[in-house]
Amino acid sequence: MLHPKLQQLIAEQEHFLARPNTPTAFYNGVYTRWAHPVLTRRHVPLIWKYDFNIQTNPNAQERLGVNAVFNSGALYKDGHYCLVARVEGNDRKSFFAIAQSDSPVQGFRFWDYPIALPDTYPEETNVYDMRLTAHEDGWIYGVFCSESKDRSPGAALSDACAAAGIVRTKDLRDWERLPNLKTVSPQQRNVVLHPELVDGQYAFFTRPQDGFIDAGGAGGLCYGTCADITKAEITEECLVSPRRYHTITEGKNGAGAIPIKTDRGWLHIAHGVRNTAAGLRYVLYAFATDLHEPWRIIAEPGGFFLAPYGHERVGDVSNVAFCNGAAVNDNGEVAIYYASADTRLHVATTTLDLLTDYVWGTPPDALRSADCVTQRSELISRNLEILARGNG
Ligand code: M1P
Repeated sequence: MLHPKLQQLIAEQEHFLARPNTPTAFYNGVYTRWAHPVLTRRHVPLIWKYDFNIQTNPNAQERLGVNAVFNSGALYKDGHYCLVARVEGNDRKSFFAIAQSDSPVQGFRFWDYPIALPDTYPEETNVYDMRLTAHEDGWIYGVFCSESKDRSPGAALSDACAAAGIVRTKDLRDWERLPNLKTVSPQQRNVVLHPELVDGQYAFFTRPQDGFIDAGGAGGLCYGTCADITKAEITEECLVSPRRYHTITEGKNGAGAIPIKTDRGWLHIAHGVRNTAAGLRYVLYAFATDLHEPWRIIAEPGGFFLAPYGHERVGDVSNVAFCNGAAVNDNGEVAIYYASADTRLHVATTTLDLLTDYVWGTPPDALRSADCVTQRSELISRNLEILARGNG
């Protein structure tokens, strides 16, 4: 017999999972924000948290709680939207789990079991933020942060090392683990595998780090290649999107979703971080790189593309918008999955056309207040002329 409380929780969760999503009134002409997060801790199957045996759990207590579901890789595959979510237990350890829906904005349900990654790195303590790349070589790759304790002499208890772990699969069920990416940089996080070979090489967007938190000297989001992904090693990284003083990337930045191919170039959705009196603020920004030289930026709108908004601002790590996945369907519709405050996962929907208009049509950051006023005043003058002509 199932505990009556668990019966009630199952019924309540079914009701919650069936809740339709609705577009919000938020408008910027670029994307639609949706009212409800697509994944939260409430989406986690109850069988992951409760012991359903009434003998061993007579009070229907949670045994293995889940704290948050957030930063998710994404893939549109065979008519389904697949998310590889970062699920964080009450014990602070994260793991990966697939949630799937036929809709980009609602109805996501987790598969019965989380992903059991091949446990080939005994020192690995935590894994998170997997990017899913459907590569032209036929594999689906997952690149994620593999975190282990920094055991070097003098390291503090909380000091850690971040590396890029690599797995691959054909079906999102059976995963083969490859060796972690090697680079000249001491640490790496936010590594993204480009979906196509470049000059016959596997190409990665990297984010070299001096330490676990400090992105430091490398200057920003970088790029490097390797010949063999089964023993991936990048010996040279070039700077793609630099951190800049008094911009949204001043503190650090990092690649987000897998680059999206358009006729005009590769679209990138990345994150930028700046420091404030209230702590770090993470926002998303976008840029485009050349189709044949994907490390070369050809369009870069100024400012943020998406920032935490309203209730999105508050959570475990407040003031954070973070994206590591977007899904593009056969009609050029794009679902951008972004997490807020390291707590829950939202979706913003748009199209390739709208993103292209945004990336090529938005002026670059003028970098100085005086130049920003000039930029805005020119826009105002043009608009006033239009209004004066009576076309408003
Ligand atoms: O807490 C905000 C984000 O911090 C990290 O991002 P970055 O490496 O750019 O600092 C990541 O750990 C990410 O998971 C997290 O959302």
